[in-house]
Amino acid sequence: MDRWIALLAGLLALIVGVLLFWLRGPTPPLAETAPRVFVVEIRDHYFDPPGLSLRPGDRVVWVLKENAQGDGHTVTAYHPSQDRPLRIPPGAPPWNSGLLTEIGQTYSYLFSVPGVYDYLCILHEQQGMVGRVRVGSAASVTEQGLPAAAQSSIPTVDELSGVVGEAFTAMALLQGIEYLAQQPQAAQALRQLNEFQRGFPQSALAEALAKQGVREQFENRLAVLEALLSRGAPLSAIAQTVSQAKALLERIVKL
Ligand SMILES: [Cu+2]
Repeated sequence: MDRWIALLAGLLALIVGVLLFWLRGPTPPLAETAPRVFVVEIRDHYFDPPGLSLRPGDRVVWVLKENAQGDGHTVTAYHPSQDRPLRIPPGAPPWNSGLLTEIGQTYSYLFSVPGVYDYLCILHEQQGMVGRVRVGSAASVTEQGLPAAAQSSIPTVDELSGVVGEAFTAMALLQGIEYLAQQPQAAQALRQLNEFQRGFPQSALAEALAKQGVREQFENRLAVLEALLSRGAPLSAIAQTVSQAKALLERIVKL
C-alpha cells in the first residue's frame, strides 16, 4: 500500500513540475542578454571620449560625426598586421574599420579579451587621434612608444581606472543609449540606463559630481532620459538630454 502512495506522490510531483515548466513559458528573449553598447564619436581630429573602461562582452560602436576635410578617418587597432606595435591583449583579434567618409557611418567591435587596447586613426595618428579601451580590471601597459601628440592625448590606465575613466565611460554609455533609441531599440536603451542608474549612487562619479555641485542636476537628466525613453519621445529630445548630461560629465574630466 505504501509503495502505491509513494508512486502516486511521485507521479503527481512530476505532473506539477511539467505544468510549472510549461506555465513559465519560453526562456527570456535574446535581447535580455544583449551586450551593452557604448558609442565613441569620431571627430576632427579626436575620438570622443578618448578612453573607456569596459566589462568583457561590451560592444563599442564608433560613429563618424565630422569629416570637414573630406579625407575621412579610420578606427584601427595597434597591431603588427597594421604595421604598428602590438598594443592590444595578445590573442585579441585586431580590427581596422577601413576609411570612413560618410557622416553617420559606423564601425563596431565587441571586446571579449580582458586587457588594454590602444587604437588610432591611420591618417591622423601624428595629430594625436588615438584612443584606449581598458577591459576588465586594470592591467599594466607600456605607456611609452606612441608619437608625441598621441602620447599626450591618450588617457593613462590609472586615469581610466579612476573617476575620469568613469566619466568617459558614462559619456559613451549615454551616447550608446541615444544610438540604441535611433535603431530603434528603446527597450534595450532603457535597460542599459536603468542598470547605470542602479550603480550610480555608490560610484566615485556620483561623489565627484556632488563635489562639483551638479549631482542632482545629473540625476535629474537621467530621470528625464528614462521618462523620454519610456514614452517613445522624439529622438531630438533624447539627444538633447544626453548632451546636457554629457556636459555635466565633462566637468569631471576637465579637472
Ligand atoms: Cu582621422
